[in-house]
Amino acid sequence: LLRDLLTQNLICFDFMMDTEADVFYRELPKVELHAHLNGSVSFETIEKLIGRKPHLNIEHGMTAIGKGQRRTLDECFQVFKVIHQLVDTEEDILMVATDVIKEFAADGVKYLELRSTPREEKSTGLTKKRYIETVIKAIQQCKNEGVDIDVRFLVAIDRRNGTEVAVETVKLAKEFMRSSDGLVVGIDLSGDPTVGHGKDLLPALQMAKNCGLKLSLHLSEIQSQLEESDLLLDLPPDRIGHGTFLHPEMGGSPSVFDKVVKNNIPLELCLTSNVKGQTVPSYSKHHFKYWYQLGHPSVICTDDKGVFCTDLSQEYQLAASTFGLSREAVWELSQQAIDCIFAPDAVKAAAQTEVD
Ligand code: 6MZ
Repeated sequence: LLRDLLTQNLICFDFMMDTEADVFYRELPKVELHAHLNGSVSFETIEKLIGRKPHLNIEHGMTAIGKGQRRTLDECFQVFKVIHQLVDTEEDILMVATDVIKEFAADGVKYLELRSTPREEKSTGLTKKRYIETVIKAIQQCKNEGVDIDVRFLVAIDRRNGTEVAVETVKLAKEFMRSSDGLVVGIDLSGDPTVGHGKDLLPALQMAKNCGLKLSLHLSEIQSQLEESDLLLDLPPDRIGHGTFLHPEMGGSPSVFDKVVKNNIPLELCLTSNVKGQTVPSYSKHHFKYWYQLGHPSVICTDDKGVFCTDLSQEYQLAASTFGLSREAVWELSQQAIDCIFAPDAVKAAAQTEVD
């Protein structure tokens, strides 16, 4: 079975001894700011979920994109649908969130902002409110167990669901921002970039901003979204997910580029996700290069560590080897990510002291 899984590239580690470089990247204190909960589910947790729901006939090949494999973005979104079938009860969410948090901690992540779209599942009685409560419960449980990581939560709006659901999501997030002891810090706008339009979501996003929720918006993940990005950049968002086509070298217009630079909006950059989802052709052509050269705040993230078979240490290592970053530069890059977190300044200061 193991050989089959390896030859099909379904498990993504090898059995070589850790090199000195692997240890450096794992021990580097890291900040993860762009991680979708259900995209971050590991091979081991998927195994447990499949065990809970054998009748679904879901196999590992349907939930992850292995080493060297590529998919269209559309195929990536099919993968999330399969995972959602496996994660449809409070018990599932609690297990998934707890496992994901512990895995990030084991990878040397000291501060994590998880994001997830609250789902209602009529068949299991799951409500959107219970969904958020359960993620918060997982965060608190990990804290009580002494897991060495500070975790915050962004409530996600799936762009395909339109205005009404977006407004409802912001209202829920607002409630939890007040009642969760600072754990809910913001809103994420994500989902299939080929579906829906940002202009329909603008009122909800404005409402979120007005009540003090931070905004991280997926912008220009595909080329045809420039006009939408131009509009949403006027909010302006507090961070940008991917922003693949915002830089002029990637086809971005002077207008969008100026708005990102003028407002100094940090970018959350996910190398493996973009290469495997084929929105960028190769690691060396990733837009990290342009923004990093410019000295613009650029945060290395995983996006969906389970689906894309990666972790944050690996993403830093890939950025360093692809773009020739020294160890000092890598250290500085991971430290600069602290400036971009959504938690209050006191948390930033504490995170700074931890890595100094
Ligand atoms: C846009 C993405 C994404 O919310 O169920 N998601 N949205 N672009 C991406 N790039 C590959 N990767 C993940 O996690 C899964 C959901 O996150 C969003 C999609 O809406 C996906 O359904 P949650 O925890």
